[in-house]
Amino acid sequence: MNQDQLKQAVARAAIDYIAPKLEKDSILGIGTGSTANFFIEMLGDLKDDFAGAVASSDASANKLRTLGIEVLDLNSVSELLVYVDGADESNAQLALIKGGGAALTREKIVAAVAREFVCIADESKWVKVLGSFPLPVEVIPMARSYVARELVKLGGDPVYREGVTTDNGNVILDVHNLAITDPRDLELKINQITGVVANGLFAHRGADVLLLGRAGGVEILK
Ligand code: ABF
Repeated sequence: MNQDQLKQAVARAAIDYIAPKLEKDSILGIGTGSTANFFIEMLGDLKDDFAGAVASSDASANKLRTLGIEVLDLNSVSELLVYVDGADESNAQLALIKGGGAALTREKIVAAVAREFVCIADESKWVKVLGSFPLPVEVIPMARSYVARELVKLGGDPVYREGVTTDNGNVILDVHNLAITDPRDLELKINQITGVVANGLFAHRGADVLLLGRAGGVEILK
């Protein structure tokens, strides 16, 4: 199976996982990226089984609307049944690096509201130690240089993602060369830097379930 087929397989597994949980008034959290896109396409078939969705990006919101799925403002929703999204890396504790698509802050907010976070990923995302994928940090534009200097003190090599503005009007620093052995600690330390909006470590609120696409089939990790 190639990588796209693995992504399709985990998207299908996510549909099978959530379908029995859906109720007519359920609201779902929907993520961003190529794996999430496969999931969104398949979700169209279930659109009469739930009430609507909150999306972690404008791009996903548009795709959902095209399928006839109602997209709601998170402020009008008190709880999301489930949040389904991809990741850039996962470790065995289901702590994640996310934000390669620059949607990390909205993804973190949607994850915070969701009762259950189902992460969908192909096996290329599975790692022993997080950090080979550069850690995205969303930063208020005027704080960019200051935050970069503070990230160097934490042992990383931040690189400004040129030409990218987030849906929230901010910039991204990608932090290279981190071996993240204590993701919960690093997540807090980066959040303490003034000017940081959010960082791509999902350790304090990691995934509850990882559907991992391997050549031999989809593994369910909890
Ligand atoms: C989002 O999409 C991000 O958090 C992550 O950066 C990315 C994964 O993309 P893909 O599924 O295309 O690999 O979930």
